[in-house]
Amino acid sequence: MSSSLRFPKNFIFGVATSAYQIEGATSEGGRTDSIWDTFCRVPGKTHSGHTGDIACDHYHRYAEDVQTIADLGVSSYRFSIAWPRIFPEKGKFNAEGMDFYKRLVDELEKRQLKPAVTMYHWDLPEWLGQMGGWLNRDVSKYFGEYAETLLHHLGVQVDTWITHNEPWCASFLSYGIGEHAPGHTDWREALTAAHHLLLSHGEALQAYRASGLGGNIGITLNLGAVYPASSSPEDVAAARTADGFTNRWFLDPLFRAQYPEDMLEKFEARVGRVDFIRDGDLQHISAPMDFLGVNYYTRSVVKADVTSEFLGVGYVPSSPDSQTDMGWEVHPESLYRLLKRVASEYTDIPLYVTENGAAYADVLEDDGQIHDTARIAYVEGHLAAAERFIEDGGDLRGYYLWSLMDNFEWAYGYSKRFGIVYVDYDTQKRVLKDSAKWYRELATKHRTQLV
Ligand code: IFM
Repeated sequence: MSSSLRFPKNFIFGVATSAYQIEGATSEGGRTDSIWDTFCRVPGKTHSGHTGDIACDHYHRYAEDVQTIADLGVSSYRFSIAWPRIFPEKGKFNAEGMDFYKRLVDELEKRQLKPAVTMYHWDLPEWLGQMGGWLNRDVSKYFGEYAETLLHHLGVQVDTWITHNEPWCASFLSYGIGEHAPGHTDWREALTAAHHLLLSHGEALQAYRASGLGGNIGITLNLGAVYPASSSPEDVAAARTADGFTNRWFLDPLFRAQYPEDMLEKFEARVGRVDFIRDGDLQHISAPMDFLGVNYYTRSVVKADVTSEFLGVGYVPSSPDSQTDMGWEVHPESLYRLLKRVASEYTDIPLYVTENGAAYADVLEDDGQIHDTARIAYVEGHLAAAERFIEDGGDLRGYYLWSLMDNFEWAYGYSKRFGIVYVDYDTQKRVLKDSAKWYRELATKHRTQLV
């Protein structure tokens, strides 16, 4: 069970979650609907009509959950704040909502657990959804005010802030592909939303610098490693395009103050002039950050496919033998390559793996245990890739396992289990899976030996 992995002294082992996926209590404490509450009520949008109404009931069980995190021996917990708890209506601050997060942060502090807080993990207040959501440029201003409020109330206790989680999902998957709330299928909208999300990141960054707080602020991107299926010029070009809309569309504005030319051309040919990008926006978006969060799960292999609506990119399915329960190929080597690429092509600021983990169809055995050996192998393989990146001189400061516990996996509802802690949704009982015990051993060894 033990592992030979070794990380630098200050390396952070953590676990991650997000508000809508675990909290439940969607109409308690003054919270109003988010766009995800609305989306879940639309028949057919989530697996078996699952919603986040109860989720893991973390809103009521947060103290027990923080104890579980402490018992895992990790040093940090990444969670997100539900915007509609803080601003349930336009212009109305909800002290009760903020109080929940203060209590959570206090619990973490008592146990010497470092909070890493994501400001936005997709649960946009429905009242902003009604105003057009991320298609409305003003939403980035509202986000700036929301960020300012969070910093005012929690900024002293929290020194690691993540403005957005995976803006690709909040734009392309939500407004272009339609799999996530609000479920639109319009590529012009996807690009507009992506731009406004980035703009709002700039607003939050500005609020952070103006606050005079001395911690760290960054953004988390879901980046992928893209490989051409063959060396044919067509497949190589398809891989470049896929890399363009997955990775470069976000990395380039953040680190180079420009959108990639080749992608601009392709997108404009499809959706018309991207006139929602205004003068000065890119300077705002590219203001220096303190770190970059990288979420990595899988790689993609692509080929040219003229019939594909993804700008002619066809995705080649991987072998079922090497897939997780999401159908995602397990490919740790790509994490190493991805980190190397970000560091060599984009930035020398510190990196964090802010999410990595795997869904498997876990079974609670008769002995009351969950023997999730595949998940242990997944995590160990990816940590080995992270270790190699550091040994090569890479500045990777931490690894957050997704996820602390099984939770609401968006359109897949509760049908996919990513947790290292099993959740029995009938009783809300939490059971440590074998992977949790393995991670506990690793994190504890790391903390006590500090090598
Ligand atoms: O559950 C999600 C999370 O909310 C964002 N990153 C990917 C995870 C697994 O799909």
